[in-house]
Amino acid sequence: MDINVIGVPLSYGCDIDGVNFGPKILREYGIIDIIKKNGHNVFDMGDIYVPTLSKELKYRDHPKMKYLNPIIEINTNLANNVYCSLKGSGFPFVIGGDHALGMGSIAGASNFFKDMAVIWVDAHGDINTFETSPSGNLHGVPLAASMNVGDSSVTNIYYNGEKVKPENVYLLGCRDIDSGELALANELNLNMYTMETVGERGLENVLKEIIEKIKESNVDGVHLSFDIDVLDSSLVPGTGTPVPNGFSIDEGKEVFTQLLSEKFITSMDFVELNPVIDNEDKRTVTNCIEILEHIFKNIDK
Ligand code: 6HN
Ligand code: MN
Ligand code: MN
Ligand code: MN
Repeated sequence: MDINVIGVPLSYGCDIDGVNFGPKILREYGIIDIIKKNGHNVFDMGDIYVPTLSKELKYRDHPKMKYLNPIIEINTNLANNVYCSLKGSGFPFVIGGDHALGMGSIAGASNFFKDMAVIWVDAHGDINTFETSPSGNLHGVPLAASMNVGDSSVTNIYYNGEKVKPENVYLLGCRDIDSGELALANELNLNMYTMETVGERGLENVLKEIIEKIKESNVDGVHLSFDIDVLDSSLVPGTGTPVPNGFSIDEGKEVFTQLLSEKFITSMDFVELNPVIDNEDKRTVTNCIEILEHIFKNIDK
């Protein structure tokens, strides 16, 4: 398998400086060698171009949602890179950057596959619309936009309309959902496995159910979007929106052990690492590297 590493040094979607250095710090900590060492071919495709924008441009394109047009443009470029990677029989591994990039990776992957599933591993739902967003931050909307819910500016990225059907969306590990997001999740009847559900039913059983449902669904591709804030806030101080009561490192690894053993994952995101706000002991990046080692040990060769 050719792993295509695509960096997206984006921070405009969360409006916190520093998350744009995610791709740089992951390369410094050896992500490319980790992939190689585990027996994969790896191509570092470099970073998608992200312009430097002054804060005055924040509300230029929309009164509420920040940096709208640049984020659309960056995602359009990302989408085409992900699409080309899949066309060339590669495995796109997108490193962020904030989670607004999910719109681009899903658009690119879904343009390649006939019918795709998305597994969204995150403390948050990221299914806000411009109306329900409490923050105006676009990293809170990518999954809704991908389901064709929300403003046409974000539902028409790369190509117009729905990228993934709601029935093929799986949320795992969420525990900080806004009221508008909850209403949408119920309305669309999303496959939502909150942290509470995981606590009640056990992670292994929940993963088994997700795997069963995906296998029954006849999708030809599966995109896994991993937001590091799904891990407990004590493990990831270097992320913009940490939330307590999250996964341990072992649980984070278990997610990949189970899902990757099925060999149906066809692309991935790894997002929201902010090295600038990490602890002095570099806890967040160290934990990320431990998870990444595990991913590439378990990913199909
Ligand atoms: N993420 N639901 C909050 C919002 O502002 O829409 C937080 C979103 C966090 C997004 O972590 O990728
Ligand atoms: Mn997220
Ligand atoms: Mn498609
Ligand atoms: Mn999150």
